[in-house]
This record gives sequence, structure tokens and C-alpha cells, in this order.
Amino acid sequence: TSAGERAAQTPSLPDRVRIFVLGAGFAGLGAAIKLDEAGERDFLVVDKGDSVGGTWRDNTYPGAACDVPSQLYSFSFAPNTEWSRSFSPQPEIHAYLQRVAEESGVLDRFRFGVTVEDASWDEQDRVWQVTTSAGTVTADVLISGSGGLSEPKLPEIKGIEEFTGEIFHSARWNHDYDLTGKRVAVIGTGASAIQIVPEIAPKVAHLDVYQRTAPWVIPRNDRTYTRLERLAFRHLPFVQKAYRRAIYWGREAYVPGFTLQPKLAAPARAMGLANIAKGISDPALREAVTPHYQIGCKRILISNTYYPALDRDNVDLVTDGIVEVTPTGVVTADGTEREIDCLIVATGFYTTDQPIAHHVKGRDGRTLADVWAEHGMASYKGTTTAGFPNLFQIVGANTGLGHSSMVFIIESQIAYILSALEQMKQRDIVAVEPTPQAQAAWNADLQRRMRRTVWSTGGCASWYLDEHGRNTTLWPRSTFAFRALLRRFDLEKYVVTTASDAPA
Ligand code: N01
Repeated sequence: TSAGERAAQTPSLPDRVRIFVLGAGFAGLGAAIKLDEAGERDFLVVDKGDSVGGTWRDNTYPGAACDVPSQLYSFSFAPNTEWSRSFSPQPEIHAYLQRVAEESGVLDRFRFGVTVEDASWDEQDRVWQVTTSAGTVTADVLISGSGGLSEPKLPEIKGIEEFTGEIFHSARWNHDYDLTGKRVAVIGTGASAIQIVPEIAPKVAHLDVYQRTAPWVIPRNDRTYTRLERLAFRHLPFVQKAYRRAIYWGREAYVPGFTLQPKLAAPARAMGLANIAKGISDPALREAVTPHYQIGCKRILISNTYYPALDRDNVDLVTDGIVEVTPTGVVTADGTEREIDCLIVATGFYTTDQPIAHHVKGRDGRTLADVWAEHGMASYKGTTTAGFPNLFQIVGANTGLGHSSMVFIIESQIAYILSALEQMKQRDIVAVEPTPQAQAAWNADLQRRMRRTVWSTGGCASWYLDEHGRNTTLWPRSTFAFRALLRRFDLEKYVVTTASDAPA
């Protein structure tokens, strides 16, 4: 394409908006719909991808599906009557989000194919200057919905750049590459890998699965909805509501306690062991996949097909550590080199060290990464941060869940942000940021609760923990408590600047 054509393809952005929303996943789309509903029309949503959907647009690997029940995986204000199964495959979730976006009438304020490069708070004018690949936008308020698991993390393995075969990350699947009859390696045995392995195993000539830590995998109680159920979802909304409530409360009543009481996890552990016994015939392989840490310490995975896939003749589980990747294969600590045509890295995402944190600059030009360097990722209520006026993060520090739906958390945060914007309007407030005291108290309480959980005491390393072993990613209490705490914007915990205050 010529420079002229490229310019024509670059979306045009307004110079100024009241609210800049970064990201068009569940968070950004949900925020846009709720802003619009509240009468706030002056906003812009920018996303580097080509459609709404966020993680459900980017993760298109074979077998990609959600391990949170379908009924919990839609906006409360836009129930999806079309789910085909109890756990939804990725294309259905992406299609749902696209449908919601189209029906909501907010898409005219979305710009796709635009990357946010930098965002800086301008203390003089009390605005955010957001630099994007399509120009700079000035905004009073910045809402970030950039996602907690959106930046693929490649493993740091000697020689990996010199590999001459096909290589890609699970979240950037190369659909143009045909795996049929190829020698393939998958690095990682997390939620992504265990969905990929059973899908590709029957196709490839040979598959090596590189396991560093055996995960706990319990059965996936997935089924297609019956015709009757689907009709009921469509025509009798109370039926779907009842399903949703039962699943929500079932999980809420049991699972948060489980993180504190290993005894409560005994049935899940038994299910994991039975899943191994059922899926794998070879005793040595059974032993190799049996985890040696407390269940729940890492995310609990669900699959009926992962263990049987490992049991196949054309699949090898490799537990020796990887020391090097050569141009044609993978070398393990025992000196063996396994030759391959394709290397799939299912090694997860940047979580406690989000790249975007280096590009969001608050007061005094300090980035989020600067501020977090010493004590780790932190915020007030997972949403606002001292030193970063008018920055609202959706799915910020300590908002992640293992047991329930992030959509519930996202909607709670959106309600909090809308309450903030309304109070700002009513009182002529131009900038808010949490007091350092409020933020410190919030985090002290979180970290005190964390110390007793299986995530800290379960004897594993996980993406939940930062380099200092602090859990700065998960919410340790019930989702119900989270919602209650964010119901109203608590202005009394904030430093407030009004329009009549002298400029800084
Ligand atoms: O990533 P992960 P993921 N050498 O970080 C291994 C959500 N999700 O993409 O355990 C060798 O969990 C690493 O080994 P170890 C869900 O929240 C949901 O799978 O660290 N191995 C691990 O096995 C999930 O938790 C769904 O020892 C290396 C794997 O790579 C989160 O996303 C589906 C390595 C990474 O696992 C992330 O899942 C998919 C190295 N250098 C994702 N580096 C569903 O809803 C890493 N590993 C179903």
C-alpha cells in the first residue's frame, strides 16, 4: 500500500473528547454502552484490533472456549439467549459481543486499528494527552480497559529467535499455517495449552508437550443445551435468570472459602486425581502429570480431553527442563534434542508487569510502572490510582477471579466510574484521585487477606504473583463484596480539584 492509501485507511480521531476509552473488549464496550445510556455522548473508544471483543477476538486458537459457565458470561443488561452450550466456545462469545455492540448504537464512536502509544496527565490544563498511532487526543477522563491478560509473553529461552521453523504464541494463532502431518511442540500446560493440545493432536504427525509444572485439571461438565432450554432462554427470560442465579450463588457460596480452607478443596482434588486415572493408561505418564502443589494455588483447569490426548501414541509429555531452542528443535536438560517443524508457545501473558504501565504517565511524569516498581501493582478499589487524576482502570490491580465471571467485576467497576462522573458533574469537579492514605489502607487490607490464601501458601508459582511473591492480580473476597464496595463513588476518599481551584 502507498503512503496515500495508508493515510486513507487510518481512522480519523477527534482532537478533543470528554472521555477517552482504551480497549473494546468487555470492559471498553460495557463502559461505552453505559456512558451512552447515562447521556454522556462525548467519548471515544480506541482499539488496536479490527473489531470489538478484546481477548475473545484475539484468542482464536483451536479449542478456545471459556471455562466460566456461559450463563455468567454476558452483560447483565444484554442477556445472550443464543448460547448453544453450558461453556461457550470463543466464536460464540465474540459474535455475542459484536451483536451487542451493533445493537447498542455506540459503534460510531469506536475507532479500530489504532494503537495507544502513550498517555500523559497535563497538570496545567488538567487533561490527559493521549498519543495514538492516528494522532493525539486530549481528554478530561481516561478509562483504560486494556485487559489483564492481553499482552502475550514469549518465553526467554536461549536460541528461540534463531528457530527457523514456524513459531507463534497461542494468542496470535497463525491460521495460514497447516499443522497437518507436522512435527509440533507446545510449550506450556496452562489454560490455553490444555485446550490446544487435544484439538491438534489427531492432526499432527507428532506432538511434544513441554510441561514445567503439572496443572490440576478437573472434568469439564460441558453439554449442549437442549432445544427446550434454548426455546426457554429465548422466550421466558425468567428461566435464564434462574439458571444464572443458581450458577452464580453456587460458586459464590463455595469457592471463595476454598481459598482459605484446604479441606474444602478435597473434593476438587479427588476429581483431579480421578480425571488423571480415567484419562491416562500409562502409570509413568499418570505420575508425570500429577501436580505437587495444593489445588487452587494456580488456576484450576477443566478438560475431559487433555489427558486422553497426552495418552496418544503420537504425543510425548516432556518434563525435562528446556535449555535451548536450536534452529530446528528443542533441547532439554538431559541433552536430548527433539526436532520440530512448528513451535507453539502457550506461555501466558504479562500480568503484574503490564507493558502499558510504562506508557501511562501521571503527575510529575511518573509512569504507573515507576510508581509500582517498589511495592508492586496497586490501586484503590482496582480502579483509581494516587498520582493519576481522572484515570479509571477497569480490571486493574487485584480484580481478577478464578471462580466466577470477570463480567460481574467489570460491570461493578463501570457503575463506580459512572457514579464518579456524575458526582464530578454535579459538583463542578474537574479532577479526582484517591488519597494515598485511602489507597494504602485498601492495599494493606488486601495483602493481609492474601497471606492466608492457597495462592500464597499452596506451594506453587503462578501468574497471580509478582516478582516479590505478592498477589496483586486477584480479588480475595466474594464478588458480592466487590460489588457492594464499588456501588457508590466514595468522594470522601479522594483529593478533589474543582473548576475554581487555581491551576497547578
Ligand atoms: O497462560 P499461563 P495461559 N518454559 O500463564 C508455561 C486465562 N485463560 O495462556 O506453570 C517452560 O496460565 C507455564 O509453566 P509454569 C486464565 O485466567 C482462560 O494458559 O509457570 N514453560 C505454564 O504452564 C489463565 O489462567 C481460558 O511452570 C513455560 C504456561 O506456560 C490465563 O488466561 C483459556 C515458560 C503458561 O500458562 C493464562 O492462561 C486460556 C518457560 N520459559 C486462558 N514460561 C479459559 O477460559 C511459561 N511456561 C478456558
